[in-house]
Amino acid sequence: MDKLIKSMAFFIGFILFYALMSFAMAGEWQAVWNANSEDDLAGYLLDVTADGKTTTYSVGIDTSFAFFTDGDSVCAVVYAYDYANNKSGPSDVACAAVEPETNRFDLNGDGIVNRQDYLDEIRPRYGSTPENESYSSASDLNGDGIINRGDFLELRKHYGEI
Ligand SMILES: [Ca+2]
Ligand SMILES: [Ca+2]
Repeated sequence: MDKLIKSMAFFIGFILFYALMSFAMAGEWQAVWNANSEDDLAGYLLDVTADGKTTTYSVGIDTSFAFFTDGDSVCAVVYAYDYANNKSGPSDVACAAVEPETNRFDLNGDGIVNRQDYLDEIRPRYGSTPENESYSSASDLNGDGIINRGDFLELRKHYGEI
């Protein structure tokens, strides 16, 4: 019994430090963690929480694991286990968020910069300044404090961008 407790404590110490990183593209994430150096290490379990759903992955003895999720944030906890199936305590929880790439010229957020952005977000605000309710700093593309033709011209340079 003493031996088992000591073994588990050891596991915890070795897996406390790890980091979660993201690859920016396409919802692919990679969790990485420090290796456990015990002789009887049999593998790691990774609990991944994304979109409010937790999935447990058995990742073998690798110290990284890549997975896909559509969620915009993800958290992970890693455990180690030995050949006697003793599971360690959890590591710290590591979380990361996807910073979506947004084009600031896509004013209406439909994924493309085109005339519709002008019609939806600039024309209705034409002539407005920060004192007006219709003013929006996002639509003041050239930042001169008034929404007018200058912002339209700025927008037009970016037509076709996504
Ligand atoms: Ca748009
Ligand atoms: Ca302006």
